[in-house]
Amino acid sequence: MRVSIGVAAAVAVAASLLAGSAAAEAAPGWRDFSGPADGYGDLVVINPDSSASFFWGSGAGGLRAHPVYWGQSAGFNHFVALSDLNGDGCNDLLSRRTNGDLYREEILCSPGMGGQIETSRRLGTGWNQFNVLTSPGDMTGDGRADLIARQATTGDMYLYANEGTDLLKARGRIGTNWKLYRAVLGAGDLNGDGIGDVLAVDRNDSLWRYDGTAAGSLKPRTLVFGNRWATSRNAFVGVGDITGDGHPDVISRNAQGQLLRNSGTGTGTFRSTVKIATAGWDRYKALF
Ligand SMILES: [Ca+2]
Ligand SMILES: [Ca+2]
Ligand SMILES: [Ca+2]
Ligand SMILES: [Ca+2]
Repeated sequence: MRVSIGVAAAVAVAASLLAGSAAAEAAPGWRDFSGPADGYGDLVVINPDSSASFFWGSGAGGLRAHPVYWGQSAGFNHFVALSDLNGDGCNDLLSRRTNGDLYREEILCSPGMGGQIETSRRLGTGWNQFNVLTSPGDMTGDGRADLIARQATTGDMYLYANEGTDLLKARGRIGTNWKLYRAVLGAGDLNGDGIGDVLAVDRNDSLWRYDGTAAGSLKPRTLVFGNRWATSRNAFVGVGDITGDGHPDVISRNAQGQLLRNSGTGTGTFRSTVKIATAGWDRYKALF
């Protein structure tokens, strides 16, 4: 599948030319959406009414208290944090609506305005066939964050390479029988080789890591946490670096509505679990 919108691509190219070299050279950090970019990963939540908000990473291991509301009532059911799609120096997102349409959400790139959507553009339909949509970061060696997806019926994993502007290019199957995982999350570059990596939670509540290669494939898995690490946890996000050490971290939520952090070490492992919020996070439909 190749998703392309000719006019939109032309507009995006024109916009990136107008934005000039200053914007092009300021590549924001992984999952950093705040305006201005502060280098810390940020969290997206789906509110009870299917609207969405951002929580900014604090850089001290948690999230800042007051979320930024998008002011949109569109029926979101999924988000994927991507790199800068239009070259304006601010990261962009994909969203999936409840009807299965996939949209590119262009974040307004203006100081103090981070988290506001400037342009929403439909990229394709039928994306509800996937029950995992996430980005590990760049898996093809071109610096752009790519999309991976699990087909619900087969459990097969697919890579969609981000070719810039509005192009998501199907690159083929990167895994089979991933039905054994109850969660799969893109996590950024966990082991410091510059290529995005993937985490997966199996049905025995163990956490596994798959290191990405620049050829768009995944190496054999490595156990990160056994001993039922994920018991009672129901949401997992590779949020980017929220501790300020440059290594991507992982946030999870448990059945008590608490928010938990496992800090990445930069060698593919994680430190033990730390509680970063004691209640209330069960009100959100989903975390990305
Ligand atoms: Ca940020
Ligand atoms: Ca952008
Ligand atoms: Ca890596
Ligand atoms: Ca970190």
